[in-house]
Amino acid sequence: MGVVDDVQVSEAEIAVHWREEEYIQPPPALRAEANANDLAIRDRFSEDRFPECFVEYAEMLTWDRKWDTVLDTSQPPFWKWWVGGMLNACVNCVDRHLETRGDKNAIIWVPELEEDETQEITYSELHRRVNEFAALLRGFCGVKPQDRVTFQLPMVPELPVAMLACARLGVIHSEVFGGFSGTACGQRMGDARSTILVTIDGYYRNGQLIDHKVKADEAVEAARKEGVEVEKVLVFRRIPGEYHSGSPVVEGRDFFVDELLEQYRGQTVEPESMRAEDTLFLMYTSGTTGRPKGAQHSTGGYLSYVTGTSKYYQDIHPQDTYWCFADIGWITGHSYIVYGPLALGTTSVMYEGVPTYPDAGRPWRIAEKLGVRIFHTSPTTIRMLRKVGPDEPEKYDYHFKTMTTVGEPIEPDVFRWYWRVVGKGEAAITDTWWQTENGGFLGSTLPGLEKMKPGSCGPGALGIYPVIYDEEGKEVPAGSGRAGNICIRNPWPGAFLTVWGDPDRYVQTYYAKYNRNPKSTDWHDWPYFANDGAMQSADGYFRILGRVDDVINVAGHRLGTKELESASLTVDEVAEAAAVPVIDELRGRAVEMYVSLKPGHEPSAEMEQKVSKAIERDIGKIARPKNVWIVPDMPKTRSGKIMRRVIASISNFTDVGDVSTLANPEVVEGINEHVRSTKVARGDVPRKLSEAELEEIKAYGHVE
Ligand code: 6R9
Repeated sequence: MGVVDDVQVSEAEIAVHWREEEYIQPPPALRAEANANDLAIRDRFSEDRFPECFVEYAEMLTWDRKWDTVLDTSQPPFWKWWVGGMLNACVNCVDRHLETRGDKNAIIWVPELEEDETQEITYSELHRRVNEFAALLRGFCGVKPQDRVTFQLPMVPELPVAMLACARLGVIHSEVFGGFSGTACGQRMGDARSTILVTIDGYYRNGQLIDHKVKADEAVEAARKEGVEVEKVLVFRRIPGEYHSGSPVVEGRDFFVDELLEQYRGQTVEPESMRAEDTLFLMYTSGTTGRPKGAQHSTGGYLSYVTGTSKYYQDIHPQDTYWCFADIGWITGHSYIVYGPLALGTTSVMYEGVPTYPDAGRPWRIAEKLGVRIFHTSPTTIRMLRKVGPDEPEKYDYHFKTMTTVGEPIEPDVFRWYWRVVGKGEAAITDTWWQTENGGFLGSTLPGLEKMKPGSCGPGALGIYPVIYDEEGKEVPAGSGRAGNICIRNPWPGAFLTVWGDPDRYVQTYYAKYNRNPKSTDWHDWPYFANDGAMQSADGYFRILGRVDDVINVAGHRLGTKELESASLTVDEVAEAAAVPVIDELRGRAVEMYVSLKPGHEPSAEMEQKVSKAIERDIGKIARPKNVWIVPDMPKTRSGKIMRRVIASISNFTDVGDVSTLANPEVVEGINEHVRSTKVARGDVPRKLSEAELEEIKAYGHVE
């Protein structure tokens, strides 16, 4: 990045003028009961104690065999943690709690329909279900350790059961977010060479039982195009015994799990003892080029990291009721609904539906009824709940001790509402910054000990040493008022092993930029480049500004620009397509598409619909563009590259900047006129942008 043909735009040169927010102190009562209750913990994790400081996390787990080496750096940047160690993730999340907490709830599942019964799944019950499903996977599907099994499951208890069953067998699971399209799921199956798909007939959303099995049929088709023949589709039924999908049951391929399970009732499966560096799961995420990347997570490193961070940053105690209101199809759900909380033996709440069904009081009724003490969600959900029910929380008698926000930058104002109204001023908030690739938190405050600053995530998490570099690799000092690229200086146990099937891409995307010597086996020479812009204030707190690559973060979901554009290009009439982010009050960012048509085709509302539908089909509803603009020609550089920052500025009503260096500057005015007048007519004018938002738009697409 840096060079936009003739224009220099460097993240590191951006000065961000933002008001220092006032601190909020953690509640004193929390300090007394918190797992991290003494600031000396920071010394235990000081840089001179690295990597041994993380032994504390590994010791929270039960090992079949202890490790010989804490951190193996012999093949940089492919770091290996706890080498020589053997363990099973399912044993750590289920079996080891049976004796002391077998009758305690592991999962409480809340269905969307309020009149439907909540399911309480004790650790013993979870053990039974996991074993039966593991027996089915092994017996009926013949899976072996490190095979891949793909799920496209919504928020139903069958999802954690299936994950833990795979973990028990040493099978790699790959869950694709239920809201993504079947095509997106099939492409990921192709990439992972996965021949078994686990799905469900339907689930509730906004009070409707929606058809989900149809996506499995699309997935099978898409996988076939990638050269993978799906052998078995295992279909759970949302209401056992009833089938609620219009999709036909394909003989010999589709099977109802509730029927198959009859043969496996009461069976148990010996857990496979896995090497620490074996793969536990894949989680696909969008990045700088077209294809999504399969972030490959380890068994020992990952599990130790999510357990340690759940303990200190979520402040989970076994007796707590903990609710992470996120989707398990997202890394947050893997780490902080399933693996971390269950490894600690707590009760983890899962909710099937949308936050505001049937009304904006729903989350708070759930919190009151279940006695939730820890609440975890995203800025998008918080904004939505504030918008539709700003006074709802006070009507309910619940008391949180800690709350988390994750996934996008949170506006200070929204943060304060979360703290004052949702948290009733009694809870500490952790604003946790991290990514799919990281396994667990990278930046946050310790809830009982460190003050909060709205809009900033805080310092590096325990044992994590972030740094901000400019384009040349020079450190941007704290308090300089300048932004740059946030990197992590050191490896950490939760970091992914590699990009599935593409080790070069792993090195290129995350390490090449700031590597000092490709031959070095010293980790100091390999800072991890997060692809986020950030700045550090004088107090050491980091403020994350957003992505520096071509990724649009919609409601916490990373959507790749190239994926959106490829989907648009599947429409025959479309010649060129460009995706840009627009600031959106609820979802943080929304997508707008610009397309030009092949000769002989005229713009029409129908054509806009076609593009929108193609995106929905290939990626999912979450990616549906707010607007599709059909333009006569795209603004381009002399080398023919689309200038995304120009159209991004137009969509956001900001200054388009210098366009004199474009090959076709004359098109800009026409597009500007059309887009802005249409938006004004639709009442779709964005609010005045903050300094940081302006910079983001100005820097958008700077890789071109
Ligand atoms: C866990 C998760 C990662 C991207 C990341 C950043 C943004 C996440 C944030 C945040 C500001 C926070 N992000 N947490 N930005 N403050 N607390 O979200 O993973 O889906 O991979 O997204 O989300 O831009 O790079 P993932």
